[in-house]
Amino acid sequence: MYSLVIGTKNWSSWSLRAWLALKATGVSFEEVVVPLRRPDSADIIKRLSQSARVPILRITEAGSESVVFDSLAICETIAERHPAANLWPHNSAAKQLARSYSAEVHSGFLALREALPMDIARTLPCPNLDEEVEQQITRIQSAWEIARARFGSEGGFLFGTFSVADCMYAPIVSRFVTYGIPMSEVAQQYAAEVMQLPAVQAWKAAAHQEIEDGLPDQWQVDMVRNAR
Ligand SMILES: N[C@@H](CCC(=O)N[C@@H](CS)C(=O)NCC(=O)O)C(=O)O
Repeated sequence: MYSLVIGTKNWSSWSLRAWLALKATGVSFEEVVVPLRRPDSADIIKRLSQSARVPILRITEAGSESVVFDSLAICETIAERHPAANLWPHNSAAKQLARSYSAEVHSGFLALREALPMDIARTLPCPNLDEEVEQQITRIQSAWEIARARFGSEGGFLFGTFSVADCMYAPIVSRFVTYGIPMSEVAQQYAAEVMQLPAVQAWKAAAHQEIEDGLPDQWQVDMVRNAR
């Protein structure tokens, strides 16, 4: 049995990645949402994982529990345990590139992540972006175009059918949509494919609900940050 601990859906880009991979398997799982940007968020998460970060996957089997943390490790674990979900492409060149793309998102694009935080339920004005962020936006779209041209013939995702690379890129797609980032035609088509995915729609609807229920205002968020 799986239990996935995630953060506030509107903001938690790393959680969305692991959640999409688990959803793609079709297995049922328990979902535990830890509200982020609150005074007790860090303490709650620390009690659940040595990484002190969400997402966290708890696997209970034959009476014992194991814990997997970090989005990419969770996606790898899910892909390995559910081969029928085809979360990595079968073609070895495609698989190598999908792995490289997933690792690149996981370890990179920090400037973009900081300048354009995920806020999936909203559309927001685009802040002024520096050259580093612009370069990362260009690199991301070029990566999408390369994958689509080389391996995308069997569907609308980066490697045709849905893969871990799409899980890793979904929050970047959502940022481009939220902040109205100009996209090439190929990037626009790919972004539409990701945003139309029923699982992404369901996540976005839940994020809307979080806003209706009252996410903390920015001043409250800043107070929490300053208090740390
Ligand atoms: N490298 C980690 C990053 C995870 C991460 O930074 N998660 C954020 C939420 S998106 C978190 O847990 N923050 C802790 C907090 O806000 O107290 C991963 O890929 O899972």
